[in-house]
Amino acid sequence: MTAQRLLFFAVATTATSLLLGCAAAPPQDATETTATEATLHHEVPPGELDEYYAFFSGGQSGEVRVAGFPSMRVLKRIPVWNLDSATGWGITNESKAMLDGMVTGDTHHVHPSYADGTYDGKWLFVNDKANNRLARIRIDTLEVDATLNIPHTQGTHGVFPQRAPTTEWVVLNSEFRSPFENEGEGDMLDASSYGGVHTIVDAESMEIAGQVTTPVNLDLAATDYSGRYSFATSYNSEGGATISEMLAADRDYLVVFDWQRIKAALASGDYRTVDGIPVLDGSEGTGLTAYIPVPKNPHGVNVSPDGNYAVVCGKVSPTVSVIDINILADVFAGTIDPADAVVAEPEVGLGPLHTTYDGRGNAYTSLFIDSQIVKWNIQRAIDLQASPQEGETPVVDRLDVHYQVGHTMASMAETKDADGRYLLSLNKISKDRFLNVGPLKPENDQLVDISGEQMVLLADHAAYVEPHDVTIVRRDLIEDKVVHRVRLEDHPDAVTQSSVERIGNRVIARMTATAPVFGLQEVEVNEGDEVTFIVTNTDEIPDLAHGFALSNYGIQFIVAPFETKSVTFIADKPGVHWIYCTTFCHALHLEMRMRLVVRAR
Ligand code: RUQ
Ligand code: CUA
Ligand code: CA
Repeated sequence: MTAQRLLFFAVATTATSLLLGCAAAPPQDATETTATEATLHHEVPPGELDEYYAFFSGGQSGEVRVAGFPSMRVLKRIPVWNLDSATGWGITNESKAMLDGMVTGDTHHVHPSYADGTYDGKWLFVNDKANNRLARIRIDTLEVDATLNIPHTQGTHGVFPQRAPTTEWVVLNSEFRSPFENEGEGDMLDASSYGGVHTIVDAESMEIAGQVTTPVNLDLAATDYSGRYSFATSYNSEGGATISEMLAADRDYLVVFDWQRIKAALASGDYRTVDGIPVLDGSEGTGLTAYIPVPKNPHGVNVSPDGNYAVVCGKVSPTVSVIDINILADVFAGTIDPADAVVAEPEVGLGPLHTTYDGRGNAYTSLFIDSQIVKWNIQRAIDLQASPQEGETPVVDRLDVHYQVGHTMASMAETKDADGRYLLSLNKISKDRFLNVGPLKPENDQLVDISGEQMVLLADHAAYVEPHDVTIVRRDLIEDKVVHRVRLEDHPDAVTQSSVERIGNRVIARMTATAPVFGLQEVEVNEGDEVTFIVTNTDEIPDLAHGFALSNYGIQFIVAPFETKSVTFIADKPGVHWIYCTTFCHALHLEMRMRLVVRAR
């Protein structure tokens, strides 16, 4: 280790070190372009389609973004935990039922569902770190169809679906150690009683199958390729509540969860039940978990596409740890020491956060502090660990990125079909790469060609805060699954005949929308009535949408072909209020409107 890196460690043990890493002036273009020629292109000519879908989490916006890749053209924003006045998410009754009253979220990680180690085109799963929730998105409509609150957890961060044989389970980690039953009792300032939770969700029913508790925190998540293990990094093995406490130990853990043993415990009733949820003790020695020591405050864990290795990034250690998944059975059997599952610990650079793969035996690790992607060979790292050679390194190439990279992801890299073509570097800071737009600058998602020996930077793409993570999925796995319209009967209250029904002071207006008319021309109610509009778009032409905006009431939404949406509100503003179609659906679109008449009491 160089003197400079030792100095970094000294700084790293103070509370401000990572922030200092952020604020320091970014290095000026050392290797802006390499001598190597790019063999891939990022432009997609007019009229042609992208080769991949990219599913980005939306960070603080609480949404999920769908882009064509490699063009990076944003095709759709899927509202998840946010209010979206275009689609009416957070406004309609259907979406309110998904949101549970909280229209804010912090989405970090989007992962599609799997069959046999590759994507099956059924669902996407995404977490809400701010409010401890999981959402499921149907790939056929690319809309949220189920959500779940995860009790007993905080900072619900890492999320990963089972990869084989199919996604029956999805796991989530709670990053913040906290009281399990957090009801304001006992000595709440005593952090020694807090813990982490590995939550197992049934993907089909979206119910919690069980929660495994740990004394340590659990950050990023991954599953293996055999359906036997899930993984969680832990940076707070100290059980600290302050930053200096969490940095006290030299090593923390990769926690491995043994699904065979967890299934056996669930089947035999070997658990306690809290709030209807089976809760299993995952402490060391219970047999359900293995605690593999890794250097200091690790962050990402990513499994290689051959299924053989879990790579853990050191964050405040300049190393990555390579864990051999095939010898974990021996760790659980107690025949080898957990530390011996680490078969290599190469030094790659400062601030390693996440790792991705090309399917040819190389790993690509993001270095937050060095602002680099480092390419290194996994087998070479293992060989050099076994027999070190002076001056030899597994590092194959380095690419400067601009700047402060968090996640990095290569095309199909989280599947057994990793194709080693493109890589994205999701950089938190874009200093001077784009026009200035005020104090909050865009992030910089940099597209890299990894098809050759050396990485080649292809393009910079501005991104709104803070995507964190992305999965890049071959188009053929998704495109055929996406429908042009839902079925009318998908909504139990679909309207084919418009009508107004009154029950006491409740009014239910059921209406069709067919270009260019709403099925009702006026609806009369009394001030204070509870009014529900149920609107079905009865146009079956693909992409012919109608909007519903009720003037002065803060209500609007779009209804896609054959879709039904409803809204309920109190008619508390007397007068004539126009309801108009908000999407330009017809030459007479402007005439597509009607009145809500509210008589003063
Ligand atoms: S975690 S980079 Cu969710 Cu790394 Cu953000
Ligand atoms: Cu319907 Cu405009
Ligand atoms: Ca620690």
